[in-house]
Amino acid sequence: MLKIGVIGCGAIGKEHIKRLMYLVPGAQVVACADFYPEAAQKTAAMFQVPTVYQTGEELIGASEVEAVVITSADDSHFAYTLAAVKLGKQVFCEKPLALTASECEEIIAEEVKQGRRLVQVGFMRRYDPGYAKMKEIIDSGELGAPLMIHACHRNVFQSEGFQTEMGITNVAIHELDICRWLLGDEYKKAQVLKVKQSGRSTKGYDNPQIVLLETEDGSRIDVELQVCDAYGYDIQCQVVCEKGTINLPDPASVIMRAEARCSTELLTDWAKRFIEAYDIELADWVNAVEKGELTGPSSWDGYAACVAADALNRSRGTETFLPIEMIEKPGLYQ
Ligand code: ISE
Repeated sequence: MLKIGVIGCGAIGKEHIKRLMYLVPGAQVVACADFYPEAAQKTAAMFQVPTVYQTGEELIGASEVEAVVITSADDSHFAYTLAAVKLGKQVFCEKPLALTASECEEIIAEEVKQGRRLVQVGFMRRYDPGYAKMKEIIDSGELGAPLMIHACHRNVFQSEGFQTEMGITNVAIHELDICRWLLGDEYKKAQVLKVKQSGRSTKGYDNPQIVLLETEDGSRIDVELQVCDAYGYDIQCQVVCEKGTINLPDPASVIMRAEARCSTELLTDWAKRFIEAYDIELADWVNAVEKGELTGPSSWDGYAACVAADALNRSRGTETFLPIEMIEKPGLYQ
């Protein structure tokens, strides 16, 4: 049994604790912590977690905690991940790995010093059966080379305190990871555009935005980003290859015919859209930790997404593509 401590008892934290307690084989949540200790107490009572720590740092240092899951606020991911890696503990950190590329570099440097992979980043879309099939088709070469990707990330709601930059670091970060994974390529340049703004969205941050990327190999990517006030939670992805196109399937939904209309319901909650991917992802992580061979998204992947996110946020308002420069890839991640 892998003894896990979870830091962050908000929405995704509770979901992951439930998964680890009742669904994932070989896992046991032995402790939890939250910025608000009462939230941790409540969550512990809900899922029979035996120990609550007052702080994330205490949980990381606790001797019974063999591996740490970080589901706290984005701006705390870096410090918690680094602290756990320094102790040689395995970490599963929700996306983003950190808020900036330079913070990711520090994590990478520490992991390289430890000499083995200790970090998996929560880029769960790689485990979604739809995206996995798209990758399989691209890699088979059956449709020739991929030329471009058209993607949409449409969401209905963001919590208080959301800002324009988080549209990239918190929301589009999924596309930043999945597109480079699908194409097996790194980014060369990036630009974000503030386009015509939605009259429904007057919360003080840009919505929508368009993310444009070019890869080393010359593939082009465009991502339409509606961080809130969209008609539903809708994730679209089309890869255009030389001989055909591949589309991400929509989640299964019943088709209703009534009153001379044919309709299907759309989801509004992101946690439900990729529920299967989250389940597979955590099961894969626990299994890999037990075997001592991590194969899921690494610190390098967390870094690559943050390098692109940094460039995108710097490009806002400049109307120019900014170059993306990465450090040399350490052997650990080859
Ligand atoms: C949210 O924070 C997430 O992590 C979801 O995966 C993303 O799709 C959503 O748009 C974000 O608000």
